[in-house]
Amino acid sequence: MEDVNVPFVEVHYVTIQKVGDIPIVKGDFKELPPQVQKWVAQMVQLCTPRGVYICDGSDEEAEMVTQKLVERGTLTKLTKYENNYICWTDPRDVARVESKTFIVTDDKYASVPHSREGANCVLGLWMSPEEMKVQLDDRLPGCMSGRMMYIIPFSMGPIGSPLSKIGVQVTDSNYVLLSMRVMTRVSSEIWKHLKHGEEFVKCLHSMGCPRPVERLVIKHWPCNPEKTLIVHFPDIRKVISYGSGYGGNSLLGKKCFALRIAGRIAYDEGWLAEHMLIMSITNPKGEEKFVAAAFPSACGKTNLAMLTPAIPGYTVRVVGDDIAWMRFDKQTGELRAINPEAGFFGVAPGTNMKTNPNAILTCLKNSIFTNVGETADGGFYWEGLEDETPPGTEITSWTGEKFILGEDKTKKSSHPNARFCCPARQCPIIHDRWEDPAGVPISAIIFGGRRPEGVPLVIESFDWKHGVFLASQLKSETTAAAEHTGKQVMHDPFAMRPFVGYNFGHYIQHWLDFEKDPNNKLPKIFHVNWFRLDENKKFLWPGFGDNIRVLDWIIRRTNGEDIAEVSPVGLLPKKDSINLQGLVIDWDKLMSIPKEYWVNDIQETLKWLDDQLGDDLPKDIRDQIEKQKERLSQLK
Ligand code: GTP
Ligand code: SPV
Ligand code: MN
Repeated sequence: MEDVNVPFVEVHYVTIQKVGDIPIVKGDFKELPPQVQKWVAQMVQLCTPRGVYICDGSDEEAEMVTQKLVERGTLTKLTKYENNYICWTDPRDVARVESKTFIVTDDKYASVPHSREGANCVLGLWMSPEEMKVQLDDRLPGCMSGRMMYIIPFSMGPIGSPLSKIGVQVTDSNYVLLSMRVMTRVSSEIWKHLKHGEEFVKCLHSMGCPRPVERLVIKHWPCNPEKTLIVHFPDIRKVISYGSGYGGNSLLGKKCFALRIAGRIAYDEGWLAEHMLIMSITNPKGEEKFVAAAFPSACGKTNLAMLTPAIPGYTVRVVGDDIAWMRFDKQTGELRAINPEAGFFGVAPGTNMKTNPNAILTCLKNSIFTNVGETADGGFYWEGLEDETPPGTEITSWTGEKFILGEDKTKKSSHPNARFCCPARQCPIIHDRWEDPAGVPISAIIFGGRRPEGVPLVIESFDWKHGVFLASQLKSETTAAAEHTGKQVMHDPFAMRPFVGYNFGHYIQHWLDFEKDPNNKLPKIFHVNWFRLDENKKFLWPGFGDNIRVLDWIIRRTNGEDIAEVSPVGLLPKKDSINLQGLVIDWDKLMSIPKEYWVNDIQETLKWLDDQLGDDLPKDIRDQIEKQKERLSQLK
């Protein structure tokens, strides 16, 4: 057994545990499994906090931490609701920073593909262990001086489930602690499930703002934007995040662990960790099917996952809104999916009682709102809540500016990447099997993005290989979820461009390889686009609750209904096979496949994939591209 020296000293008749010289202010260090003790002791020595707080996940703990954050001014209670808080960040720390997110492996090409000479690889950033050591040595020693170090035991997936994975996050941010409690399962129970010597994912997070603070702290939100760095060590299942407190940069269970590290574990073990929602649709006959869907950040996963059907007779229930862990069942061959998260960290702007009532109803209590506006009567406000908020209401924007709703239309209340963070179990339509350790069986996999031009409402792949190709050529307009500016259409294969923790060529091949096991029941793969515009830049499709019409068609296709016809880009709905009752739709515009657009697109896609992946681009994808070119050449 690894022995860690935890000396005891008597202080005022109370026995205090210490790690080195640093006191444990709460919790029992001896309760931690030895492998955790060892790592925590190393982190304490490195980061030199003023104390160590071992979290147990209790409500009292949350109350204490919340109180502290309110006193400091980081959180403000939203008095209109039960246990809701609002937080405004330093305006330099508002989204994921992809340009500072790295994967570290000895072999560069374990992390990133062999891009062609001169091509700027956007499918992951790699740094060598030696170079990264220099960067971390410049940041980590003493990074928590004067601050408390919180030790957060958490489970991705239900605690104790064979599909779940355990992580321990060490952080000096109590905002992060509160958010992790919502987004993951935080409990001292975790320690009992970590067997002797068993692996856990090590997550170190620091705001990079030790005391005495030598930098200007804005909005009571300590951070260090110049030195922000988010680093993954997939070989040793470790994440180090420095300088940012926001979302995917700091809630390390989410993108860092559940996608980048878990993706690599999944590659090694033969399963999938994907940027996908999981939902079920029950049709008027009472038949239920589950689907998983991948759209890039801020492109509609949360909204689709909990949609309110616009046509009667359908029921939708949500299992997850952002991440799916999926594996083919060895016995039945079904693809089974679990949601490793416990909460929703959703885009606030645009969410309202019309577009997504279930999200609004989920966040009326026990939730944290970051970078939204606040109403004078202690409510939340963001762009999209005009109908729910009386004109004349005084709003304080996320930058602290006051304005009267309805008076000046140029005033913005919220950052476009403002988010609500709420417990999934509070969702009115949470599926009763959302925590089923066996997962739910997936009948269809849907990909999609924001495609203003050229791409029809829905396409079904011809077969598995063609489906993997559809996912590989996924593109979308950039959004405020990361640091990209403007609205350029970018490649985002599988909606995983920012989230893959290993060579993207190997990732695509991993998907292709599932076809090789005849036992696997491969779900049908689809591509959807809710965002096509007409010549006046108006959406051709109403979206939101009306997306049920497309889901219905997809489900009917999984049942083998003869409602699709062949086109050069895939199978399309036969005319009138999608229920459009009550809608005024320009079907021809919505479904057209402009030859010039697609011919250019396939050439551009081939060049991009070839530049980015080089010889790592799987041959099957090259073949698919050639076939697509051939089919397009026959298009009139
Ligand atoms: P992440 O949490 O960043 O991964 O985003 P997400 O994929 O869950 O996106 P979300 O559902 O939060 O939607 C992001 C934005 O897209 C919101 O402002 C929505 O209002 C808008 N949106 C979602 N679905 C639709 C749709 O069907 N049509 C249109 N026009 N907009 C939509
Ligand atoms: C995304 O960007 O895809 C998100 C938000 O879901 S974050 O948690 O910041 O990654
Ligand atoms: Mn996401």
